[in-house]
Parts: sequence; C-alpha cells; structure tokens
Amino acid sequence: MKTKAAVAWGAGKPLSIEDVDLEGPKAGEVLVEVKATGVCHTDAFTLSGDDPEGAFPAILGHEGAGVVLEVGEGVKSLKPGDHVIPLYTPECRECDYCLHPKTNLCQSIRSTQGQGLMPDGTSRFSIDGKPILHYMGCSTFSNHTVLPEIALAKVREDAPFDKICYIGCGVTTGVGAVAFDAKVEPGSNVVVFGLGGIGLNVIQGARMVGANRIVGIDINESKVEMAKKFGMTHFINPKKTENLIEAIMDLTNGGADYSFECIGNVNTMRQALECCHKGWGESIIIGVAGAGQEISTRPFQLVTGRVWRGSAFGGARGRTDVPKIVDWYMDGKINIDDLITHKMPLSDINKAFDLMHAGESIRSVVEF
Ligand code: NAD
Ligand code: DAO
Ligand code: ZN
Ligand code: ZN
Repeated sequence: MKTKAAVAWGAGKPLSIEDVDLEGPKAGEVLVEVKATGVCHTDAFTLSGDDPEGAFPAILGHEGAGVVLEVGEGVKSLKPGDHVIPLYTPECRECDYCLHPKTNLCQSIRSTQGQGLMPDGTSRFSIDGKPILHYMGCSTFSNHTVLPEIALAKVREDAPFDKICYIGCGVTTGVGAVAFDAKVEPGSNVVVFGLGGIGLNVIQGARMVGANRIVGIDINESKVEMAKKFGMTHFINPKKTENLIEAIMDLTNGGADYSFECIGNVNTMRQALECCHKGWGESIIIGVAGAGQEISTRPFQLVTGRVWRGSAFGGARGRTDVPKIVDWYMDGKINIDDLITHKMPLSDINKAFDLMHAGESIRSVVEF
C-alpha cells in the first residue's frame, strides 16, 4: 500500500513529507493506522546526527497511538479494529529478560530493531524500490506502520489518540520511573532535576503515589507554574542558590528519599545522587547523557547507603503496564491534556521540532 510519512533523509535536514510504499504484515506482524504521534527529544537527537546509532534514510517517531488494520499469520493477541500504542521497548513474555522480575528490557528483537529493521532483517518501507529504515521499532511519523505483535499494547477504545500517544514515551518514562522502578512509598520526599516533559511526569507520578515534599530543580523559572500544577511543592533555581545540596537537605529533612535526574547532564546526575539521604536515599537516572560522557562521585557516597540506578521506559513492561497507565489517565489520576501544548498536521511536523528547540513546547502532537 501507499502511505504518507515524514522521511528523515539525512542528519540535520528537515523531514520531508513523502508517499511511501509499505509492505503488508508478515507472520507475527501487525499493520497499524497511526492516528496521532508525539514528537520527542529523542527524535530530535537522532535527526541532529548526534545519535551514534542513528541511521538514514528513516521514518522517525516512537510516541504514537492508532488502530490495527490487518494482522499477519499467527498473530493471536490483536485483531483489526483494536486500539494500540506502539512500544519501543517490546514485551515478548518469553525471553530471559521478560522472565526476569528485575527488568523491562525485553531483548527478543533488540538487534534488528537497533538496525532499523523488522525481526526478519528487512524493512517494510520503501520509495522507488529503495528501503527506508524503521526507527525504534515504531516509525510513528507515518500514517501507517508495521510492528511486531510483541511491540503493541492493546488499550481501551474510549481513550483519545491525541492524548494517549504521549503514553508511548514521555508519560510512561516519568510516571513509571516513580511507580514501577523506584516504587516510591507514600510520605517520601522526592527531588526532581529538570522540569521538562519527563520531569513533569515524574512529579505527577510522585503526587499520585502520595509523596510528601516534591522539590523541583531547574535553571528555567518559566517551568515553575506548570510544575506546581502537577504537584511540585518547592522549587530551587541552582543559579540562585549558593549550595544546592545543602538547600535540598534543608527542605527534605536531611536528603531526598528518592531523586530523579531528568536532564541528561552528568553534573546534575552527581548532584542528584549527593542530595540523597544518607543510609537509604536512591537516585534514579532517567536523562540520557551525550555519547561518551561519564558520571563520577566519591565512592563513600555509596558506602554510606545512597543508591545510584537508572530507568528506561519507566520500568514499564509495555503490553502489561501501558494499558494500566491509560486507565490512570482516563480515571483522572494523571493529567496529560495540559502537557500537550501544540497540535499540528503531518505537513507541519518540522514546526514541532522548531518549538522544541525554542523551548516553547512541552509536547507537540501530530494528528493524521
Ligand atoms: P526537556 O529538555 O524538556 O527538559 C529538560 C529540563 O532540564 C529543562 O526544563 C531545562 O531547563 C532543565 N535543565 C537543563 N539544564 C539544567 C541544569 N544544569 N540544571 C537544572 N535544570 C536544567 O527534556 P525531556 O523531554 O524532559 O527529557 C529529559 C531527558 O530524559 C533527556 O535526556 C531525554 O533523552 C531523556 N529520556 C529518557 C528516557 C528513558 O527511558 N530513560 C525516555 C525519554 C527521554
Ligand atoms: O535493551 O539495550 C536495550 C535498549 C533499551 C532502550 C531503552 C531506551 C531508553 C532511553 C532512550 C530514550 C527513549 C526515548
Ligand atoms: Zn521519547
Ligand atoms: Zn522478551
């Protein structure tokens, strides 16, 4: 079939809207009509050329929601008409990782997904017979896309596509890091470094689980109003604070029970660890630092009980947990509507990148 997609022909070039050839689903695969997709920092990172794994030409996008149109041979868990959210972290429920209780990082299709290919090592997208690569196993900047069955979460049909697409990455990453990875207990003091699309979702996750103080840290004070709306109780601007760690300790009765780094900066990663409470404080790295960067701290920080860990896709097992997060949204436990600051048609997708780079959007959503 033919479909409309925004194609990334090369690093640093704007996306170009093209009519693309899309092959139907093979065994174990599913054809999805994408109804809406968010535009995330990771798409911009890959498009910029800084992503060492980025390959072109490709159809980017990994934060979508849509409807199943057709299923390939052997697909049992989905049927045409089902509403789905694509998963860049799949859940096969069979690999060593899926069977291990401590991780969500299913590895069953990791190597082909990382190369921009379907599990059989080929691409379903092409133009004039030349293959166009998939991206993060999702390629949601296309009106239609093909995914493995294990990379689709089936979700309730009354949930609006233009909101729940954000659960495909940002919402789950932030809320999940609190609920599934850190397992923050009610009454905990939580510190959040970075009040962007991820940090705000950490804040609302912390509020949802009943955190006590939720301290936000950012150098941009225009973020404060929105962060308060999502549950931030205290704010510190490091540029206006002589000793950030002391200021956090004063606000948190000796240190954070949990801190979350949502920036991707190795210096703030160190601060996030060192502001944790002696004996038990845990710091969770969510931000992705630039290629080749390294973190450091004095090992005594760990000897004296602080814990350093990371979180990918919020620790969510996509097919199991993403439908629950959709329920949290539909039940009013989390707010997505206010985070979607801009909407546009596919033809304007490059504006979403401009708004992101100008710091004017939290999330732009493209509706097909
Ligand atoms: P964002 O740019 O919207 O937000 C970052 C915030 O950090 C901004 O508000 C900015 O003002 C603030 N900031 C920048 N430098 C700072 C400093 N030195 N001190 C204090 N505040 C500072 O980004 P985002 O979309 O929220 O993403 C945050 C990070 O999460 C990125 O690194 C992204 O790649 C990563 N991410 C990780 C996962 C995962 O699964 N681990 C998933 C998605 C995104
Ligand atoms: O299993 O090795 C692996 C890959 C895990 C991918 C996790 C991605 C987390 C951070 C990237 C930002 C996503 C938008
Ligand atoms: Zn993302
Ligand atoms: Zn698996």
